[in-house]
Amino acid sequence: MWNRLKKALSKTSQTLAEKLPAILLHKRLDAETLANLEDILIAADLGPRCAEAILSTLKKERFGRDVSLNRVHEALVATIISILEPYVRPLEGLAYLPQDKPTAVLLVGVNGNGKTTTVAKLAHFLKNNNKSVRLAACDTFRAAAVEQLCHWGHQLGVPVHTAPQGSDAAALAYSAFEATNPGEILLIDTAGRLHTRDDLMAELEKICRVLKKISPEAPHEILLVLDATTGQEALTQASVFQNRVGVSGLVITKLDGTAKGGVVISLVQHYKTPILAIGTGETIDDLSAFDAHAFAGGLVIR
Ligand SMILES: Nc1nc2c(ncn2[C@@H]2O[C@H](COP(=O)(O)OP(=O)(O)O)[C@@H](O)[C@H]2O)c(=O)[nH]1
Ligand SMILES: [Mg+2]
Repeated sequence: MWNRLKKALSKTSQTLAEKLPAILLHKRLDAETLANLEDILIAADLGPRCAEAILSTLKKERFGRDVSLNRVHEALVATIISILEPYVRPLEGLAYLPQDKPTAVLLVGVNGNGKTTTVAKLAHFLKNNNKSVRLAACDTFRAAAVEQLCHWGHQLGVPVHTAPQGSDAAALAYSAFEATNPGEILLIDTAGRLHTRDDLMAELEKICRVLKKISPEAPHEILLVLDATTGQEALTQASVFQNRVGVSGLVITKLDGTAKGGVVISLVQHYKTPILAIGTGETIDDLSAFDAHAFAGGLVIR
């Protein structure tokens, strides 16, 4: 897993690794070096607050004195870990949801972010942890979305609840949850709603309302799937979903395809929402539990 994460973060870490040595040519930690360092950290989407924390650590310690690349690396890793650690939520926790009642996990997010793929990855993960899983294809907007989920369900040997294209997504979620047995987890895929479309957001709220008719605590989790390649746009999306439906955890996908891996840090700092997992590729195995030490180590290679 460690190697996979390192590989997935390599586009971001390479950018940092290539640029950092150049700014330390003077060796001395002066204002110009600090400003250049800040630019690099911002360009990697680490966010202004994280950049500031790193700069202030270094400044306090070494301003006007020599600083080694190694020390910059250490400050980076330590600051990133301290920011992320409070927001790590063990993915394994999902497998310990109540045994005596059915559980509903709703996946939300903008079209193309990786919801359907993440549903499949989570189903695979839960099955491997001896959980019984079923899926609800509540992206009733597009026939292809239902087919995509059925394909995964078939491959995983997991039942998939479907309804004809254009049907009421909330009604499907309701009937799928009604069929969910105690101890079983229902993963609900939803349509890719543009966070700017009010009617689609209202539909998500309706899904939550009807689930509550079966169990007042449902949905037990609302996982927001965000695409790391969108960088700062992911922050905007997080804010809209947080305000409209509430989010209990984040899954950040496509960390393998981006030099914007630092966005994970900005997200955590802004929304203080725990990260459950990260997507590192397109197969069902490409889901990693989120680990602050592994992430910081993968981002800052020496
Ligand atoms: N490289 C990479 N591709 C991913 C990842 N997660 C999803 N994808 C791809 O992103 C595209 C959109 O995914 P999909 O699950 O259909 O998104 P949805 O519209 O939110 O349901 C598909 O081509 C997926 O294979 C990931 O972690 N890494
Ligand atoms: Mg989908």
